[in-house]
Amino acid sequence: MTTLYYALGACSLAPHIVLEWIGAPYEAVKVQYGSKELLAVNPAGAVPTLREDDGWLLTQAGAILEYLAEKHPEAGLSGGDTLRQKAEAHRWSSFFTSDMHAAFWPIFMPFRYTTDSSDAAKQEVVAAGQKLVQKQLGLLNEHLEGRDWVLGDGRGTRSVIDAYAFPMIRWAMKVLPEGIQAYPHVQALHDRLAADQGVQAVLAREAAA
Ligand SMILES: N[C@@H](CCC(=O)N[C@@H](CS)C(=O)NCC(=O)O)C(=O)O
Repeated sequence: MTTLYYALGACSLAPHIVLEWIGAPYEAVKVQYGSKELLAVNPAGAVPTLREDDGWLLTQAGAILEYLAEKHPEAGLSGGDTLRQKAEAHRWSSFFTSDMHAAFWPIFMPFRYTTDSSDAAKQEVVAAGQKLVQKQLGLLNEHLEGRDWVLGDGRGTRSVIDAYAFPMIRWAMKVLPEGIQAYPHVQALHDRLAADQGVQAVLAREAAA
């Protein structure tokens, strides 16, 4: 059985949702950052990490999401098979990994971004991170105008990339002083995902574990 190592409130929520959408049997194992259990499967001590029955391990959220979409074409979560559809999926996966996710790091772990241990210095780093998150939300919001989902034109269909967006939108709602009210299309994507039964099942399971 496929095993997902996840942490509460982390980006691992994305592959967890995707596994639920796919509907094949899987196991979700809750871990603590840097724990022995997690380090044994991922030397970075980070989530998500995926393990297959034969011991094969895969890290990096973007790679895991693409792998799951390709492994289960019947779930229709890849965003399409044409050259350009695949390129768009890579584009948005890279956006969430490198631009959006990275923008939160100074907010979550300001001590990694300054050698000044004062509270004032850390607050500066957090404020810089918040600005960066707002920039990325603005780009996503613009893209989502007239779209229900990140990939595809117009109404389209959901993909692994929407699951990738979900934890980050939730973080933004928590860490931005004014939330995401300035980004109505991002809010709409959030609401569409939050209303999904699979998403709700995963949120409840992660909170209860
Ligand atoms: N580039 C990695 C980053 C993974 C990552 O940093 N995950 C966070 C949770 S959202 C984590 O495990 N942080 C623990 C740490 O950095 O010590 C990916 O996209 O999977």
